[in-house]
Amino acid sequence: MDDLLSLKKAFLDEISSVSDLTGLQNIRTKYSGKKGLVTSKLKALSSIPPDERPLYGSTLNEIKNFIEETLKNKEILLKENEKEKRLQTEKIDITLPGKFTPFGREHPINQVLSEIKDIFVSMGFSIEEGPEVELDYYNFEALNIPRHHPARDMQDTFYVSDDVVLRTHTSPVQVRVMEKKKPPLKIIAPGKVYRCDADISHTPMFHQVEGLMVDTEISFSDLKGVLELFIHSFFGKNTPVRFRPSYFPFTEPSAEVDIGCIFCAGKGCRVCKTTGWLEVLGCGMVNPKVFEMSGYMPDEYTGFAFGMGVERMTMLKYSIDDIRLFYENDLRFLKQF
Ligand code: 2U9
Repeated sequence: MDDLLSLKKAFLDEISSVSDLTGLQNIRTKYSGKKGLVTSKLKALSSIPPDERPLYGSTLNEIKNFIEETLKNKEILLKENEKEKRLQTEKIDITLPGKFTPFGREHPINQVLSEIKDIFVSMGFSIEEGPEVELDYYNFEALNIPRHHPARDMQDTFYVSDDVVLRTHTSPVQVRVMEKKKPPLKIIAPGKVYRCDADISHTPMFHQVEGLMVDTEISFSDLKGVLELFIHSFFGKNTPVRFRPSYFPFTEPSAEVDIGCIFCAGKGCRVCKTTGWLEVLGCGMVNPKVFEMSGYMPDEYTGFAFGMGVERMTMLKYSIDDIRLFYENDLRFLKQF
């Protein structure tokens, strides 16, 4: 029995001085492990004289339970202590600045696109959209651009197949609307268009806003009124405007609209090629042939149409001299808008 009491005493000495979980694990192995002191005493029980064995056995069992219980309690205590120590040393420094998430913003082209749309919506135009991959028929044929017209040149048009193209303008959107709706019509068609061209003032993809107004008595005066109001809203009310005769297959008569050069105030410079004027958009009265093809009676209806490039409008508004800047994703450029 003495050996059991000294075993318990030795265990109590060791457990009272242990201060970490590794030390505790060593004690557990030493006493309760497979080859531990308690286990070997249990195995040696048969060598105890039979008359002493019941008392010896029950005392050993009590000691075994006591050791296991004490080990469990000590483990809880040590874990608590270690957690407490970690909490003391791992304090969060709330005075450190937080992680900075930069704010994005709308691309300048989309900002200007929204501004243009808002001006026309305020004049009662509604917005129409259509496919960017378009039938040759809607992109060219229905707009009085015949097979061998230079505008259909392989150099300008991205062909998907013989009769499918990437739209070169948003005019096909208006043709599709005319097929579905009867006049009066007052619509704009904003969106991406594609032309096989790339230099300081051309990118293979750019944005257009085109417009169409059709009714029984639409005149060139309506065209001038709407476009002058648009230009004065967009560039400022003192901007000089002039209409200059031009040619488009889908309008007759046709005109180009110039504003007084914003770089030299009309005096003449490198940008306006000394003319004092900058071209901003094209327009005209809808060609009766276009009406006919979409099923509108040409002697019943008249209308005007116009088109502008959004990149060009943005470049003029913000004095940007290279269109490629819009598509290089350089934040130093984009941040300025
Ligand atoms: C229909 C009938 C007529 C749309 C028009 C222009 C004039 C024009 C250019 C401006 C610069 C294209 O981006 S740009 O290169 N556009 O000059 N567009 S009239 O005429 C239409 C459209 C639809 C049914």
